[in-house]
Amino acid sequence: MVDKSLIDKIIVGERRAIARAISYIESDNNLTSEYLKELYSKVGNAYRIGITGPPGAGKSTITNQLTKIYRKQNKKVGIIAVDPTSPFTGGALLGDRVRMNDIGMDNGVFIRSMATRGSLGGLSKKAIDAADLLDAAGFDIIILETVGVGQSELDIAQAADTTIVVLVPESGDSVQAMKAGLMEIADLFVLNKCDRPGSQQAYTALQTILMIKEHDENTWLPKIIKAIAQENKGINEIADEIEKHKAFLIDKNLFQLKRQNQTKVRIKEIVEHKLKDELWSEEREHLLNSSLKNIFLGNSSPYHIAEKIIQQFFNKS
Ligand SMILES: Nc1nc2c(ncn2[C@@H]2O[C@H](COP(=O)(O)OP(=O)(O)OP(=O)(O)O)[C@@H](O)[C@H]2O)c(=O)[nH]1
Ligand SMILES: [Mg+2]
Repeated sequence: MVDKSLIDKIIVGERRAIARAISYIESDNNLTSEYLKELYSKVGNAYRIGITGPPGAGKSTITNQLTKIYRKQNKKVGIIAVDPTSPFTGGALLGDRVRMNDIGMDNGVFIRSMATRGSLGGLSKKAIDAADLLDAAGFDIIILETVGVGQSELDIAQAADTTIVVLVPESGDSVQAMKAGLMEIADLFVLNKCDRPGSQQAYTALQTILMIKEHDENTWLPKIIKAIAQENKGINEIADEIEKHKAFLIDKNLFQLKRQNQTKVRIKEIVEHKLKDELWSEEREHLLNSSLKNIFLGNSSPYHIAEKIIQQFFNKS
């Protein structure tokens, strides 16, 4: 049963209510979709920033500093740190809490880490659900931080209006960036830890790669910003570039289009997720198990059995 009072509390931004609802999302609770249905009319006002990059690149430090800028502008900031490598909440992100301590006490900031390893629907579904929730709760800016491992960085781009890829000067990163298709998802590169040796070479290498990218006046060309997040250097430039990207999207009528496309992909994911759940009911698991022996008696095949299961699914529904 949907608790209407919880909905009301979320809409006015009550922290404990938000935290509880995010727990539902995280635990794949069946009520999640019911709550999100109720809240959806309030969703859509927040600006969503995705931050991804290799482990330890400085994503949380940048998030922390950016948040301070937004707080000065009186904007409320919701932060979701997604850890796709951990099945537990908290553990790997303990460090984040420490680094974000100074913003963690601020009532205009909500920080939550989510562990998504092994979860059905993966990172995108849960992170987007949580972002929607914070959006409905009145946060102006939502920052989604995730370690860039495999699919997760592509997922974050699917959830963000502006995607930031953080890299460090250590060799290979720029080449790696190309390989991982980061070029396609980044609206902005941040070369962090520019206090370290090799930063100028890394910058030049990245520039060279970016120059190959085809673009015209209707496509956004990502910039590379040099930063030393730890010393708060380059952060204003990052904030400015996010604003420029946002203005570009709006100016070129791409903002709604981008969100529409993201929503389309999301709906497909939800449909597939739900169908899969319904498909593997106890009854059809049973049908599968009981049909298996026929394969080994030599009078059936995986295709025969698959067709039988699909037929049974459609007949029943
Ligand atoms: N030298 C140097 N260290 C930095 C800089 N920015 C952040 N760090 C340090 O790098 C370490 C990792 O920073 P985080 O912000 O936690 O990096 P992260 O990308 O969020 O890390 P994960 O979430 O674990 O992937 C911390 O010890 C930071 O203090 C910088 O510009 N220069
Ligand atoms: Mg972090």
